[in-house]
Amino acid sequence: MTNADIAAAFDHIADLIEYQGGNVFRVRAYRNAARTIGSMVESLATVRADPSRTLTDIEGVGADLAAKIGTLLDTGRLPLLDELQREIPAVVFELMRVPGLGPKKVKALVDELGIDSLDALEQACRDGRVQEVKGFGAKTEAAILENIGFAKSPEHNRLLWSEADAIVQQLLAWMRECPAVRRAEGAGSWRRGRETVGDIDVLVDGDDAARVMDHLVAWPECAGVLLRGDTKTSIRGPRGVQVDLRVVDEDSFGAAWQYFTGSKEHNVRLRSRARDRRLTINEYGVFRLEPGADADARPTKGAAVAGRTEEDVYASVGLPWIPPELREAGDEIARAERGTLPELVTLDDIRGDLHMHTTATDGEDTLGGMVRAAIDRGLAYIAITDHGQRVTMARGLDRKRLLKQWDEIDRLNESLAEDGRPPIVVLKGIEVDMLEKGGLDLPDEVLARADWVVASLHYGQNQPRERITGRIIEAIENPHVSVIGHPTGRLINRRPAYDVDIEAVIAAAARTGTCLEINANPWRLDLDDRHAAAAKQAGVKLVISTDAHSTRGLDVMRCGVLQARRAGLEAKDIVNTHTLAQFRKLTGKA
Ligand code: DGT
Ligand code: CA
Ligand code: CA
Ligand code: ZN
Repeated sequence: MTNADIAAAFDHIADLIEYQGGNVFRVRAYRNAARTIGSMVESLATVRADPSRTLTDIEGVGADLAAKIGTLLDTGRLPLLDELQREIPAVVFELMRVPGLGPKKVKALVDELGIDSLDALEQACRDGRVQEVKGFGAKTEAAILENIGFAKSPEHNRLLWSEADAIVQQLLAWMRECPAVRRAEGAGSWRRGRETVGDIDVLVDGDDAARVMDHLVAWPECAGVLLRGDTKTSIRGPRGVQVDLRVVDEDSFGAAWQYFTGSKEHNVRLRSRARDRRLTINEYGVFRLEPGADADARPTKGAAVAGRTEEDVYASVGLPWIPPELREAGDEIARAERGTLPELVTLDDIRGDLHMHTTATDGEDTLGGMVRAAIDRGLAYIAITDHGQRVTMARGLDRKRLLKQWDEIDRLNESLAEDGRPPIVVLKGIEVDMLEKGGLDLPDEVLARADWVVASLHYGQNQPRERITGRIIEAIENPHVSVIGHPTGRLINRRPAYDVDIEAVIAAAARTGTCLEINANPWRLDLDDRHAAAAKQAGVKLVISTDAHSTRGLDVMRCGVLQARRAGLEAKDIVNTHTLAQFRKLTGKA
């Protein structure tokens, strides 16, 4: 079981206890643990195996949860979860996948209307029966109807990239332990850094394919074999994901890696380019087409002109190697041809992180803890951006508490600078909320004293397009606002974006020099790649931020960087790749 599996199991338990109307503190304990575990980089199995540590060192994990983690790691099951699942009708799980339908609402629907499937719920919405249930209204009913479509779509039933990545890393480590494996690499949408991944594709270079397949099937995470062939085996992995593993020859490894990385559209274009040169590309290599030969016939192995490396494959059709994140058949082949591929931003380029929370609002770690964690990660500057007062659920900061936090930051910076050059500079920030009626939740006179102001829209997300767009543009035009946080509000697989004219937002940001955020949280990745590319095109400065709510939350930066790479962004396009001095000049802030 991966951390993601265990986090999902705990989240699930929290939902089920909530559905049964159980103790809220118990629900919260499971949710907190799920959040912590879900963002841990190190595997729980590793922590448990280390004799010098215990699972209870993990924040939010007490003796009881540590024992449950142990049971999950040992058996892949949990009696409590099995029991809850037996007690609760299966339809509950299906209904809870509809964005906006939490355990309590689902319970009302099941109890009051006897809903027993998504289809039945859809029909009940159409009949106007849902709005009659206590706690629901016509608006909620309409929203549910819209969101059923969202929940039903296969597009929203894929793993997040970060979840897939945890599985890929674990699998590659396992496969590399096999003596018959010379090399193992991930391919497919995982390698292209898509925000979600359908199935996992892995490639192995080895002579003894049967031994490689035996090793795969013996993977402790293998939950079943779907297909076993001579060169390809498909298994069911953690979280029910399908894993396709192929064994290829050393001489074909580059060709196969290229082929199975995709995307399909990219490969189609590459093949047509090859045909123009009397070549044919397949997963075995690049081959010369003999005069009069059928382009679809598989040429003999001896005739390969390339195949060992991806670089060779691209070179054979007159192109430089193209980074996987760009292989979506946009303009990457034309740019490769012209020699104008972007030099994509990397995690190493990132110097600052400009969106994070502390225990002052809904973060799990203190100001001091976040700063230490940021120093450990080699950051040169960070902005502390706790919530403004509108976010009452998170005990948002009013003017008085905010000014007090800023005093604390001043003192912290002084003490960091005591022995000469400080290891990090902490900027005084705030995440203000765009109010439903317009305006922000803290006065300009306070914002004027901030180093960095993130403005986000958390409430009134169901307002019509003009209202939402108007609120965001108003914030953009406020001279104290530095950046718009998670500009579309979407949560991958959970909630569609609010209705916003993103082009108008981009144009306003370009006009005013306000930055737009690429929120690196793997559920958000907001702006997405297309919008981020459009923003760059329009001359908007972009910021990649973690929106960390714990020290471990700082580690999602790589997900944001990946999204930026898919958008074709270079270090110079990202404000927080610059040194603090450059950043100050660029933003006219801080
Ligand atoms: P996914 O799994 O839905 O997230 O997306 P991919 O891109 O990983 O797609 P997948 O797993 O079906 O195939 C991996 C790559 O292998 C794909 O991007 C291109 C290549 N590939 C697979 N099947 C075919 C095919 O029938 N024709 C072509 N041209 N390429 C294929
Ligand atoms: Ca795939
Ligand atoms: Ca596949
Ligand atoms: Zn935030």
